[in-house]
Amino acid sequence: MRLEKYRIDQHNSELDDKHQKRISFFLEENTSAKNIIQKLVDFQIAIPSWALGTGGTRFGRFSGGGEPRNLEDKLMDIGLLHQLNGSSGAVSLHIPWDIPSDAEKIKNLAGSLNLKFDAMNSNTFQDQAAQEFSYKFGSLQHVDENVRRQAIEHNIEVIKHGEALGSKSLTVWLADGSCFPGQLNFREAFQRTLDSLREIYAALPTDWKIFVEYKAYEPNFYSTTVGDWGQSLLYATKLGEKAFTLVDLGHHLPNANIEQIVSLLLMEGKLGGFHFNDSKYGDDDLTAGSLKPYQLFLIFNELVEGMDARGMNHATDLGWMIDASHNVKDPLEDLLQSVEAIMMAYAQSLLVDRTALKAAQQVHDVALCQEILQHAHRTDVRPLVAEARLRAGAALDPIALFRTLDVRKKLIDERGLKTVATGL
Ligand SMILES: [Mn+2]
Repeated sequence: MRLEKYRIDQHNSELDDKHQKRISFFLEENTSAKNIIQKLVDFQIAIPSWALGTGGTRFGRFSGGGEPRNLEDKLMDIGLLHQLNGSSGAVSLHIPWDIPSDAEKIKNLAGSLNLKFDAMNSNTFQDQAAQEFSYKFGSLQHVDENVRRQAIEHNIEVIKHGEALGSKSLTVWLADGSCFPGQLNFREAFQRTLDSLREIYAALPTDWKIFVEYKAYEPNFYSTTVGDWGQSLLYATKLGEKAFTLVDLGHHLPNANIEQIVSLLLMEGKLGGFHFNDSKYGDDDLTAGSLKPYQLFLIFNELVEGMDARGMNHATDLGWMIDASHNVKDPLEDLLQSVEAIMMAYAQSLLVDRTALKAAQQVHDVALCQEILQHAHRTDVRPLVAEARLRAGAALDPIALFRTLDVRKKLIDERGLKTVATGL
């Protein structure tokens, strides 16, 4: 479904008085804020096609109804999010879950919804019905050349689907690894994986990037063949200039200093993109910013500092994507919350007084360094993010409008209560 423009306008005019008071106060208090609004308008976060339905755990799945039945429905849902918040103008597709039956038609539909195609994702962590060889013991690392060949060809096929849609990057996340000591020769597994990745890399179009995503554990529990940022960086460095590391916030061991990892990857020109989510214990795939908003801010603080140091465009030079799962919330409301949290962390990091921070660092004024960062983080930037939405033609309060218009009920009426979206 699409929202009629007048619904958004009506919602905004109802909230306008209150918003104008808040934003004028904000602009008075923060002289640098004017420049930030345009950066927020430009900043887009890709929605993963696999997160539009209810997520499951290994114990079960409780569908909420009205889930997208096909790729067209998924794009419509993302189009709806983008109408509501003006910041979800991209989609990250997963193959084979989202193979377009007619690429031109899908591309046109996305265009009509103002959506771009961000990174394509391959899948060699599951066996598909028609597949000849099993990935039970890995894909690109597998000891059997036939399995590796099949996985390489799958990735090349994903690139071709992406080319037809106008995507410019491929994310490779491997479940490869081992569950028990002795199961795998680490060095040989790494080498085989590298050789396989080299073949995929050779098939990349000239203007494409490949992102190598790492993950500390799960589904393998003893070793992972791309287990951390060091291993990912090794692959990316050996592959060449089109290869980068992708950071998924949930893929670290507990208490890892992700902001430092991000800073160094940026310094080396090897940070490619992001998968946002939040977690309490492991790869929980919870709503971004729902548990550790300060960490999210500290990560953005390094991103902004590092990107500015390299003269990078915040909006376009890295892949910004959500990778989350929603077991108990409406997926669309959850995604609106994630995008809001990401925009807030970004806005706060743009407020950091970098000149003052640099000066405080030079004289070891540790307390002042903390004050400067926390001042930015403790600033209520919600009026600023809302103003960016307003200027983008979106809603001042996306979730309130989603609820007022009974969007989920309408989706259930249109699609049925028992639909199940492909995904995790
Ligand atoms: Mn991920």
